[in-house]
Parts: sequence; structure tokens; C-alpha cells
Amino acid sequence: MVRRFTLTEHITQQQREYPDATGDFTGLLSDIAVASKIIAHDVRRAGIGGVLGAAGSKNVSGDEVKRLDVLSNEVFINVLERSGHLCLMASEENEHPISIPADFPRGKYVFLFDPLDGSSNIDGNVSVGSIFSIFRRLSPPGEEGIDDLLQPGYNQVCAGYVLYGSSTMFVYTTGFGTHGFTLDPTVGEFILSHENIRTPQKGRIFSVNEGNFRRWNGRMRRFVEYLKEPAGEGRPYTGRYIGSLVADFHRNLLYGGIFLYPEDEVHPSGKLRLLYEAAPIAFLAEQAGGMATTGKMPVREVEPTRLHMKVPLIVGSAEDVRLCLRFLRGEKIEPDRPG
Ligand code: AHM
Ligand code: MG
Repeated sequence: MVRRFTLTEHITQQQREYPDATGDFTGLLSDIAVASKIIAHDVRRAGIGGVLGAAGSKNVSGDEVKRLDVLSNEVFINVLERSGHLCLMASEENEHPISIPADFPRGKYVFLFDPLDGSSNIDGNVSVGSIFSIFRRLSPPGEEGIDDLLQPGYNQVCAGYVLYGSSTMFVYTTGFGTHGFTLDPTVGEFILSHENIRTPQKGRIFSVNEGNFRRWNGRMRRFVEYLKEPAGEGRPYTGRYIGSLVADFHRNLLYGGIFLYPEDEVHPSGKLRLLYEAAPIAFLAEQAGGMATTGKMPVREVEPTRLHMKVPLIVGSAEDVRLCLRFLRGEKIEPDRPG
């Protein structure tokens, strides 16, 4: 019989590298996995469970909240607030930080998450995902506050996402590679399926909402036009855009390519949130050999000033991201030599 490696075993093994580890972190990741299994179950039942449709409120960024967003948010909060590993949380769905109720124990980590990203796709039965990011508390115990949440991405101790796709996948990094696990629904366990993912250095896919083309600056337009030219090796690139970050990123991570949500006239800082989307995705990309930039600086170097701040995101295969940066700097790109 083939020995199958579970997520819990993988985390436990990584933790053994740290002789001083208390097991706290292993416990936290196991709780995140439990929350994501509950959400996966809810997402699968969405059509039949009567939970599709708008919940009738708007989230802090002004987007309409679907009922599954609300449910997923509650699942993460309910599971993690009592875990004893966290002292503070922040969710894309909550305007303010989420504190741990006084009757539950507190731990040394803070947890930031987007409970159900891409939820505007739910009614179309398109893949959605959860994204999370973990930092160590900076403040002394009992004094946790917003500064513990507003940490730059290079301070992350862990980042990950769960993709509710044709199968459910849990992908995470603690800075020792990016690893993917697939939920085996028969036993309810995440099984190691993609160990140490290495994203291709150069891809053939570009993913961007081209409906915004005329709102981009000229340099961004020229870059995307360049990718579409039928000239030189590897071009034209194939356009693939779901409009669901986890699904778009995951596909490109495996196949190679570039994902862009640049600034434009309507979204002066892009659309994606630094703390819940861009920074964790950047950590995962870098650990797989890729790159992530805002166009001006590496995403993980951005110092957050607000919980829900947005940044432009350009992420993917290193050569493709570097090429994009050359366009954004206004460098002259030599045309390919024919044939
Ligand atoms: P959400 O957090 O409200 O779900 O929005 C984020 C989503 C991402 O999944 C996706 O990359 C992006 O919005 C798509 O935006 P657009 O529809 O403008 O292309
Ligand atoms: Mg989101």
C-alpha cells in the first residue's frame, strides 16, 4: 500500500526542525484545516442548501456580501477564536480587528484572512478560495492591537490558501517551500499531492481583467499588447482569467505565467487587499521560485498603513514579472529577431 502523507504529519515534521517549538503552530494550522473543510462542505452544498444569493449587506470595501462569505467568515472566527493560538484576527469582511473573547485563552499569533475570495463568482459555480496570513504578535501579551496586524509581508510566518475547485486543495508555506495538499473526501484528510511546488521561470499564460485595458497607463497597455504579439518564441501568450484570485493564481503557479491586477483610473491602488490577498500570495509565489511586485516594490516590502489597504499586484513566473517591470520602467524592449 502506498503511504500517504497528511497535512498534519507534514506540519508536525516541519515543526521538528525547531527544537524549541511548542506545537502551538501545528495546532493552529490544524485548526485552519478544520475550518477549511467545513467551508469546503458548505461550498459544495451551496446550490442545494439554499445558501446561494446575496446576504443583503455590503462588506467594508463596498462589495455585496454573499451568504457564503458570511458563513465562511463565521466558520473561521468560531473555530479559531477558541483555538488558544491567536491573540487577534482580521478579516476582509470585518471593518475592525476581531478580538479573542475574554473567556478563551490567547496565543502568540495573529491571523488575517479573506474567508471566501472571488465570492462574486459563486452563483456561476466558479471556483473560489480562502486566503490566510499568520504573523507573530509584536506587542506584549494582553496589549495586542492594530500594530500587530499592520506588519509587512516579509514578517509572515505562514501564508496559504484553500482552493474550492474540482477538488479542494490546501496550499501553504512557512518559508520552506510551497506545498499543496488535496482533500480526500473519503477520509476527510488533506493528502500531500504537490510537494515543494516550483513554478516555471517563464510561462505562457497572462491573467488580467482586460476589460480595464483603456483605464491602464500606457506602459501597462504596451506590456499586455507585447504578450499578445505573435512574434518571437513563446508569444502570443494565452489569456486565462477567471476573476477568482486563488483559482487564477493556482493555475499559473502550476503552469507558469503572470497574473496582474494593476492600478487603473478607477482603481488607483489596484483592487486587491495587501494583507488578505497580495502579501500571502506573494509569499507563496516567492517560495515556489516566482516573484510578486506592486510595480514599484516587492509586495512583501510594503509597510501596511491601514487594515484594508489595496495594492497593485503583479505575480507569477520570475522572468515574466521582470519583463513586466522593464515595461513599467519605460525601458525600450528590443523586438525579437525574426525566425
Ligand atoms: P473579492 O475579495 O471581493 O472576492 O474580490 C477579489 C476578486 C479576486 O478574486 C479577483 O482576482 C478579482 O476580485 C477580480 O476582480 P475583477 O472582477 O475586477 O476582475
Ligand atoms: Mg478577496
